[in-house]
Amino acid sequence: MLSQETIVAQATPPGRGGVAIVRISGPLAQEIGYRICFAGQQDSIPEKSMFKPRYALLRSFYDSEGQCIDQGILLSFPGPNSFTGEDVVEIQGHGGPYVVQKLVNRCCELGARRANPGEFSLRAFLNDKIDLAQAEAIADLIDAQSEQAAHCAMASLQGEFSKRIDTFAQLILNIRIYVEAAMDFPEEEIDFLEDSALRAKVEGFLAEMRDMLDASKRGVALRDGLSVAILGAPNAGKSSLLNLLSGEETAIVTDIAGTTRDVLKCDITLAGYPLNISDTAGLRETDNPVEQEGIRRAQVAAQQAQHVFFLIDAQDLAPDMKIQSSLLESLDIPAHQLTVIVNKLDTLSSEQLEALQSGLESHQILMSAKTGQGLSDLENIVIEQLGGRADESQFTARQRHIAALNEAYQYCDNGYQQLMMTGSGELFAEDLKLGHRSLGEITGQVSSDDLLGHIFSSFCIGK
Ligand SMILES: Nc1nc2c(ncn2[C@@H]2O[C@H](COP(=O)(O)OP(=O)(O)OP(=O)(O)O)[C@@H](O)[C@H]2O)c(=O)[nH]1
Ligand SMILES: [Mg+2]
Repeated sequence: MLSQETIVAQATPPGRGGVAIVRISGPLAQEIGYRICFAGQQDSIPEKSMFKPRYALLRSFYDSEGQCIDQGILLSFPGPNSFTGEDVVEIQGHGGPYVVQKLVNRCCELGARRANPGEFSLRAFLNDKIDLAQAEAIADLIDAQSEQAAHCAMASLQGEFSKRIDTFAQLILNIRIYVEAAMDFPEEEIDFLEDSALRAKVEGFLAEMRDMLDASKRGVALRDGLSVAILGAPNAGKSSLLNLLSGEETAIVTDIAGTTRDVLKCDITLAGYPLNISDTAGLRETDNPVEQEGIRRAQVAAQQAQHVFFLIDAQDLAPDMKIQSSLLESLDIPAHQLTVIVNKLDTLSSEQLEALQSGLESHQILMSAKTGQGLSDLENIVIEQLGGRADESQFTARQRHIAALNEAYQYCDNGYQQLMMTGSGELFAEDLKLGHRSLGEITGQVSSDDLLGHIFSSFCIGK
């Protein structure tokens, strides 16, 4: 689907730099490039292939009055062998805002319009150069903050993620064809309930989908990180934990209850994942209006975070060492978003420690923010929360991929349950069809204008 409009944008970041690239894509790309390079020869524009493809041509660039704007290199990528699939021309000039502005303005005078964010990638998608997940991987690669995230985004860009999605889509299709064929030929009398090969196939497929969901969650966590709020009573050691995790004296630590008032945010890496951690004011009844506001903000931070580390000072526990906190109960945090950390492990007697350890539940850990003891347990909790170790991630993914994968899984799973209850293949076939459709949304085989607009508008201009 070749667009009638020619678009232009600076492909390099704005500001000053050695070189800036202005990218032009669309039917007028070559002509615009030609007119910029060969001012005064407008009447003698060659009909076809004005430039040798992919050849670095050193030229001066001119404005409408024939004044030289800049000198640099012009590269031509005739469609379909270009990033967008259309004719693309790249002008590499000197990286100053004034020069770039003049070049872009000249392109617009010659018939191009300024590109919207992500419009080059959108065209690449519409022209089947890349699928939707690969287009998103380009943005992820640009945004990658760590080696692991960049590596995984590159894998997605090379189609690793899409290939796995396509394999699932193909498997669903195969099962559907089998089920529908069996229904079309009732004389064969295939009894789905007795069909162990079908069962093995569907059950194996569902298990693989669950693994894929976990892998995608890791991919999302690697891209987006996890937001965590540290909460607890005053002096529980919240700021000490933030300092331990950030490796710096980020927050003020004192033995005065009520030291922290503002919410203090900090980006750290734990178990290879990016975490955005918020230290908050200690929760208690107080008449001090400043502290009251701090506590209100702490509660908001807890609601906004994806996960809460709730700290309890081990010295505040009752003599039976039962891990209980009325404060925690009043916060009402969903169990799967909560880790309870009993802090100041270093202050406990061996009997107290033993009593504590024997009653420990899976979301509760013991540690010392002062000595760092127990930090590996906290790392394990994060790994568990995010579905595995960061270094096991193979690709980046997005929330929208997880939602679509989950939907596909639910359709297939529900359909299969129905089949096993009723023995009737009709509902199962319909659910498989819907599941297949959900998977198609990931790579863009099924897409709406709204979805495309939403995805590509988050890209940078010139990409
Ligand atoms: N022994 C020991 N002391 C700790 C530990 N963690 C924190 N402390 C001490 O406990 C006191 C309070 O620590 P903070 O980190 O300021 O506690 P907080 O929860 O941020 O307190 P507020 O900001 O007042 O809510 C300080 O004197 C710390 O040195 C620990 O693991 N062991
Ligand atoms: Mg504090």
